[in-house]
Amino acid sequence: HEHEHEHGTAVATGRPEVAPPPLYSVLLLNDDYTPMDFVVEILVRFFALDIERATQVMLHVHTRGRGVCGVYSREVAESKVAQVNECARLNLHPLLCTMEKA
Ligand code: TYC
Repeated sequence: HEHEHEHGTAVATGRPEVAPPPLYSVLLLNDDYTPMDFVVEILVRFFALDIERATQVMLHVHTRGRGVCGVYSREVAESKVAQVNECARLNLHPLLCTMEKA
């Protein structure tokens, strides 16, 4: 549908239009048992947040039930989810990480 000028890219480049890849939000879910400092460590290690921003996200999840850690391509989001859930399991915490289309 290049002639429909959707997105503008095809018009700008003269190449056939390509849909932009969907983005995914990576989410942490609250639970009653995972220590707050462990959640902050997860956010610092896997989502490159400083301790202040990681603490804000952790407290948002704690009070609201879920929260966004970051927004990524499907492949990167799947990798973050797998790494977080493995780290939680290895440390015997029930913390759950998931993803949804942004
Ligand atoms: N609710 C947990 C507690 O009170 C803390 C917590 C925050 C757990 C965020 C999970 O994704 C989470 N220790």
